[in-house]
Amino acid sequence: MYAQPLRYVDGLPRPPRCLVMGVLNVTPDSFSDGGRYLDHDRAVAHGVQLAGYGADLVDVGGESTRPGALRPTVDEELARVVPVVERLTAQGVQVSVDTMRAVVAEAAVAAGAVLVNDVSGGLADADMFATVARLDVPYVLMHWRAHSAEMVDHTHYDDVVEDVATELSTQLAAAQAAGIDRGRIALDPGIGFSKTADQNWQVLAGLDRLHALGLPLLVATSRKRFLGHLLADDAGELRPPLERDDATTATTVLAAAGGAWCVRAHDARSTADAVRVVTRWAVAEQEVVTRG
Ligand code: PMM
Repeated sequence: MYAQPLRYVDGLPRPPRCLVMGVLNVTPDSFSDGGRYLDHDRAVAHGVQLAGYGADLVDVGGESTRPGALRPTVDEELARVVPVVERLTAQGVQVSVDTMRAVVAEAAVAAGAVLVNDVSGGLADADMFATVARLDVPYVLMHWRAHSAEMVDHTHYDDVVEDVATELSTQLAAAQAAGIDRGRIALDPGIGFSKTADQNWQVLAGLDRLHALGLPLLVATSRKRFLGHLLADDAGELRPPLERDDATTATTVLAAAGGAWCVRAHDARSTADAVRVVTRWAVAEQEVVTRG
């Protein structure tokens, strides 16, 4: 049925392979699945399907973060997220909450969410770190510079990989100072957030530098615009989001083989399959080494 119950090691869920986080956006306007799962019955059915396909966590979000998006009110976000988290949890699905707001994180955890995924890395809400520290749940801290409406104006870096590492380190120190246990934190370079297509590729190519920060890494490339650019047709027309899954799988393989702790994706089946291939390949490599 669903993926195995999560095994926790040192405060974070860690199966003996890269985790798969399935995307469930309960929003009218997300770039790929916006509007599809605003209806709660459809959202819950899709969440159950993602788990059935092998997502270890279903990531429920009520705010679109696509460039230019406007924010929902707190009440709108709560009304989108909390009932879906509650119903998925009741069905045995393990849920994370994708939110930048402390009150939404708190309500979602009360409804059963086991992890807080904060794309703002604590920058959007001054109460987030203290709330996560009190809730004592795993926390994904992502590299972020500005809300979606302005993020395209914040793409200046001297060296994108170094600057992302430095900015993540700053937020990590603040999170720990606010009482979040370091063992509960995973980092995320924020692919597509305040980054041009070229900068996203540089960050992916520089993941080793981010691994050197010493914490598990979440890598989320799924259907993002930089893949649309890569796969654009001869007229320069971007490949549409729903036709970017094969390229997403390729990035998943590379990220997982490079040691990512978790990959976040819309198509949970191809992603879970890709992770299994990477894991089996690594096991075979070990067998060859042991035999040799
Ligand atoms: N990207 C989106 C949403 N949530 N969470 C994490 N941790 N990392 C990401 O890169 C990320 C995220 C972008 O929107 P989507 O839900 O449509 O993929």
